[in-house]
Amino acid sequence: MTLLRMENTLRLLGRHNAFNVRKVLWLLDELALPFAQEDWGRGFRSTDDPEFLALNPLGTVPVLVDGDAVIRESHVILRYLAAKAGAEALYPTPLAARAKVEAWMDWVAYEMSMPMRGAYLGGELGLSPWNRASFVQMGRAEYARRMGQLDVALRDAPYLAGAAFTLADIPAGFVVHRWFSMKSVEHTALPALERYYERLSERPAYRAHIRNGLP
Ligand SMILES: N[C@@H](CCC(=O)N[C@@H](CS)C(=O)NCC(=O)O)C(=O)O
Repeated sequence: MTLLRMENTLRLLGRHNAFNVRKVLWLLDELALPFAQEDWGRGFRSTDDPEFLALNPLGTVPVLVDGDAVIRESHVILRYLAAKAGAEALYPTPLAARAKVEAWMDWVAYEMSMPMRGAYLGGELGLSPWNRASFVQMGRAEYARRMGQLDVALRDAPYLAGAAFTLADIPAGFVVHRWFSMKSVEHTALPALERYYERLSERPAYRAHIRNGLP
């Protein structure tokens, strides 16, 4: 019986402090799904280990193992988990509503990638090769511009897809947290975004995995 339960338990491979893993931990917590988390990646077990590469040849975290299914890419994992849990409110089935949610998830994946590298990895942490002055400057300007876009989107609705919290708010909720956590950027007033940050902070799972003392 115990063995059977172990086999059915979701496995989340990825260090608990990684940007892309924390989003998945947040959702797992929201859904109250049982899972076993393993710290793979920088500072923990190496993702170059053949055991890990057999699951994800790209060597990136997170990876979700659900029985025979092995899933990589954090946003794909978020959608998989929400669908698996039947969380209709978080990830609606009607195509137009679903597209609204997915648009914000893709927006973070594509549009926030360079600003995060320039402003955070380069500017805040000083990590090479992202710490070249021109790249940092561009990253900070772009990050600020994107946060302005979010502020506009949130003026008429409490959450990105409308009246209720959805998957759209998970990747975005993280980049908002990082924006307000960074000390090396200039924070101009973004009232709707600040209210959104406080609204998300009312969620215990957000405080546990995102606004938890880590940037
Ligand atoms: N697009 C991928 C990116 C995955 C990725 O770059 N993950 C980082 C952590 S946030 C990683 O694997 N870093 C190497 C390490 O931690 O060893 C996703 O969303 O899952």
